[in-house]
Amino acid sequence: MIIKSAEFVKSAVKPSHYPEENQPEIAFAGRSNVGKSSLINTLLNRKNLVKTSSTPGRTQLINFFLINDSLGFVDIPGYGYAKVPAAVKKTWGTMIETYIQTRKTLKGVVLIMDLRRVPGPEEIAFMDWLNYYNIPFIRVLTKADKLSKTQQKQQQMIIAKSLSADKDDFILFSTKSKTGKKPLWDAIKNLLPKNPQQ
Ligand SMILES: Nc1nc2c(ncn2[C@@H]2O[C@H](COP(=O)(O)OP(=O)(O)O)[C@@H](O)[C@H]2O)c(=O)[nH]1
Ligand SMILES: [Mg+2]
Repeated sequence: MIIKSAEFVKSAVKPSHYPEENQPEIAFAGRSNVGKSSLINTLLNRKNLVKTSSTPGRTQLINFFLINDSLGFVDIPGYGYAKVPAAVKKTWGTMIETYIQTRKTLKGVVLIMDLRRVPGPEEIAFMDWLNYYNIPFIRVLTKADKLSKTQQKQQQMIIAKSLSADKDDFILFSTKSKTGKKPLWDAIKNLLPKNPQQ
């Protein structure tokens, strides 16, 4: 994918604040600090279009970006941050479920998980949600550079098993080595409507 332009559009909490539904959209989700912002920046060849942070749980807004004037990228705030009070968790859940449920241009979700961690109830609940609303999703295991090749394979097997999935259902990714960048773009393109001009 050649990135001609990538710009921040706006932040939103509720549908009346979302940008208009003018193009297909892909959303990115994952636990706080999993590397979601870094992954989006890597896909877009940008250093800091999406702000990365070493303090987890900061972003509590849905951030909309526009790529090449024809594709939307949406950064969904991270879940599972332990220190967030129950009331905030509830608001978060409502905000995300509303987005998933109402956004007509949402073509799929990239669900980002840490290769070093077995997915927990939050990930499983999120996938159940997506299945319930018939939203296709791509499973990515990031921070692959933190493990040796042997460990990567082992972890991929363990994670696949824990989700009753196949090891090939996951894309290994690293913002450091750029592993997985092309396979992830290919998977994203597969979710987008075919454009005869491209
Ligand atoms: N080694 C390594 N570190 C990463 C990778 N992706 C993200 N990080 C680091 O993980 C931290 C959280 O990243 P960020 O993108 O802000 O996570 P977010 O909260 O999910 O958006 C930052 O310190 C990043 O530099 C990766 O693939 N490899
Ligand atoms: Mg982030």
